[in-house]
Amino acid sequence: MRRISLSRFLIEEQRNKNVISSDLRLLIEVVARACKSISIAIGKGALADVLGGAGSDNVQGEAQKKLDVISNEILLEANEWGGHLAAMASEEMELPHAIPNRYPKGEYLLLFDPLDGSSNIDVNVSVGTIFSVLQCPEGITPDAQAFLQAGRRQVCAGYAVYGPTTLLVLTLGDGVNIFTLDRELGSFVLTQADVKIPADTREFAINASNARYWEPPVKRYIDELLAGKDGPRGVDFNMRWVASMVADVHRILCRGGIFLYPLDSKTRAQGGKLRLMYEANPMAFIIEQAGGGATTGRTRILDIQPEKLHQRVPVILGSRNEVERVTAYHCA
Ligand code: P6P
Repeated sequence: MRRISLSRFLIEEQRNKNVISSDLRLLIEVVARACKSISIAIGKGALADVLGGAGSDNVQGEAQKKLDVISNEILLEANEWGGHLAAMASEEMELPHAIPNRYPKGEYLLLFDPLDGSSNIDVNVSVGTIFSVLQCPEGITPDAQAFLQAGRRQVCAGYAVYGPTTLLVLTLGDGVNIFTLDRELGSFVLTQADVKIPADTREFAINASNARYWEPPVKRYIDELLAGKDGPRGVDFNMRWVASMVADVHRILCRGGIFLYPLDSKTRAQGGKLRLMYEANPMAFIIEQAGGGATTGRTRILDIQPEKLHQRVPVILGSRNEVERVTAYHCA
């Protein structure tokens, strides 16, 4: 496989397939550069006194880590001057971030979870940045309402995973490609092209400590997996739960699996645990582009019409045959 830089990949996507515009190419390059800066900040850890709490809460009422705030600032500062965005929205901010009047505005809306899984950051477990790109409707003021578009309208989605290596996973609606950060060059290099998720799997990811809160279809599904070869599935299964969505989803993208953060009696009042606009939608777009499935258990995630910027949804995604099985149990 040709090991080309992210920049060359994007130029070829624009030139050969007309898949992206110059402004979208610039947007992706800027986000990728911001993810490099976040990777560097994370890599310093205790040496740069960036671990631990920031002493503030985010709009979700969650205690912010210093690196949540730092990552958010890096993404805001990187993206506000380029002229490619109409506005930005972040898990860490209640309202969208308007582009300052001193800069030109563009046609795209950028949404991000700047540091997903940050509860893991102080114990040196992989975390990530998740981002989603929508087009701002013509002639619309880029307020919160402009962002409330179904996930199938995304023009681009991706994540960076800050693990043993820093990776950028990207879809432009034309398949999924993985880039590895070459720290000597300082650029992302294409290392896996057109990734496809196996339709079947023997591995599942769920926070099993919530078992007593699960709805019957999820309880049935997980019990069948736990019964292994002695149960109705006839084979044994393995479980993984990193508690960083980016890390769990990346494993599934690379070797198959099913990820579940289902609706349960603990999260029912808020609609689920994970956020639709900058966690579920970008991940669902990537997983579907790699041939997998992504539902709430009852509906395709990318078809959900958002009502609130920070709304939460149940998430079941990964190997298509397993997602279809769990979804069928919900409809039984
Ligand atoms: P729990 C991280 O806070 C996150 O938003 C996702 O990255 C992760 O999958 C989930 O929450 C973990 O939730 O309840 O297992 O801590």
